[in-house]
Amino acid sequence: MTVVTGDLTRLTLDAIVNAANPGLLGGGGVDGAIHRAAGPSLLAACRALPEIAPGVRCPTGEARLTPGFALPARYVIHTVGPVWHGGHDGEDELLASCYRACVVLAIQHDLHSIGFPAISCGVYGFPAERAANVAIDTLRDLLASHSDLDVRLCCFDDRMSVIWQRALTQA
Ligand code: AR6
Repeated sequence: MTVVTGDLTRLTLDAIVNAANPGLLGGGGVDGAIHRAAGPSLLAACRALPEIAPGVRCPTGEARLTPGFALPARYVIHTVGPVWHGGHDGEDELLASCYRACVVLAIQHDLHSIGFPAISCGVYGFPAERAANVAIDTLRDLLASHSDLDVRLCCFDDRMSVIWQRALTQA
């Protein structure tokens, strides 16, 4: 597991993870960047995923897989992080569930490398240091039994990288 800095959409990996919303029809932040880089086929593939409730293709804490289309990554794993409501609304558990669901999908599809953005740390307002600790603890547990999985924690800027690198070395 390593921290890298830069644009997740540029990484050549088996899969990159999208920090999406439940509708899975695109948005801002990393979601917008992934849809732009993947091209319109990604939106069509997302639209084709079943709605489990009106407007909901992926509930918070779960994950869905699509091809990566024009991305260098072969697949996109879309997950929906929790909106931060102060930390007493199950946010840590839901965030951990996102990381677990993504890794489970990667293993089910025999993928060996996966790049994560800082899920929920943008528009959804999750404090970065707390999110980093949840993510790294959860991924460490999973990697204990799947040690061949190459995990990149992709931070968009240096400020975020410092926080995640510190969490990784202190954990
Ligand atoms: N590469 C890597 N990281 C990025 C990139 C990129 N190209 N672009 C942004 N980030 P956010 P969320 C970082 O807001 O908080 C969307 O509208 C960003 O700096 O993308 O889970 C969805 O549709 C931040 O650290 O995701 C949802 O509605 C991190 O990615 C909502 O935002 C996550 O920020 C999801 O909010």
